[in-house]
Amino acid sequence: MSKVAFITGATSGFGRATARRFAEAGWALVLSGRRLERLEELKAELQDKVPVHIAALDVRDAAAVKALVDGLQAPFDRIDVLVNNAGLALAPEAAQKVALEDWHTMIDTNVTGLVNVTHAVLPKLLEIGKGTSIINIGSVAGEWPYPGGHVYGASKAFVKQFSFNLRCDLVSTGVRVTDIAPGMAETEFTLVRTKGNQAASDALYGSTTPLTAEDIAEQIFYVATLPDHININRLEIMPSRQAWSPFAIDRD
Ligand code: NDP
Ligand code: 8X3
Repeated sequence: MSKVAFITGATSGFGRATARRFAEAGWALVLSGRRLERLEELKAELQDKVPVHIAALDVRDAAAVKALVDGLQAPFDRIDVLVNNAGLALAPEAAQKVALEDWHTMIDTNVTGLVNVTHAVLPKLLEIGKGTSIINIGSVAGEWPYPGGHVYGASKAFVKQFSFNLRCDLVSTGVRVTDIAPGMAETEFTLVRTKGNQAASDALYGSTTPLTAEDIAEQIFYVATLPDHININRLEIMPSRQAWSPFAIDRD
């Protein structure tokens, strides 16, 4: 029987690359995201290799999340790995310039959406127990502050602490939990953050060597396929050409 990976945000970036990586290894896939057309394309690409179930889903809608998970039929009704990947940053400007709506969207997606999916999928993981995993996609922004990080970084700090606290409660269940915290990776992330500014995205990722979606997918697959007795608590990954800056100092 194929193992099953449930991946949110599979229409782009890390989620789509992760779907491809698990398909390569023969895993059945439950793939979701809001853009159905993208999901249909991915299903068409992968369905000759593995069983694929797609569902247009907004993770902010708790009832829709629960209905999707509860309605899964064989072979998708067992879930071995949950990849809580759907997420976004908005408003790279300073906090004092940001619309409240953008803060709410980040919290609703990265925090509320992630707990909606976790709560709905957890019973399925517990049915299998040993060797199953929740892999939450955090960020270096959840650990390290930077200008314009405001609610995005705070939402990823939530992801980190939620992951650690889940570990405490799940320690005797066999369900593993990992916070994977990438640094700069070239996906649609910056296009979304800047509301469609392709030049800003190109400038950020240009003249350096960012991580790729495939780099992160490989780490997700690695974590998910470690022997049952190993739990990676947090995996923080940066491009070799990215590091921290000095403290900012306001001077007269
Ligand atoms: P992309 O923008 O390429 O992908 C984001 C994915 O999230 C899309 O599939 C999108 O699908 C989905 N998504 C967004 N909002 C929702 C929603 N409300 N409901 C369901 N799905 C949603 O970016 P990345 O692949 O880079 O981002 C994936 C994760 O990685 C995010 O959590 C991000 O914060 C995190 N991350 C990214 C880094 C980077 O540098 N790229 C670094 C560290 C972390 P759709 O629009 O179709 O709904
Ligand atoms: C995305 C990486 O550095 O833009 O989480 O916060 S960063």
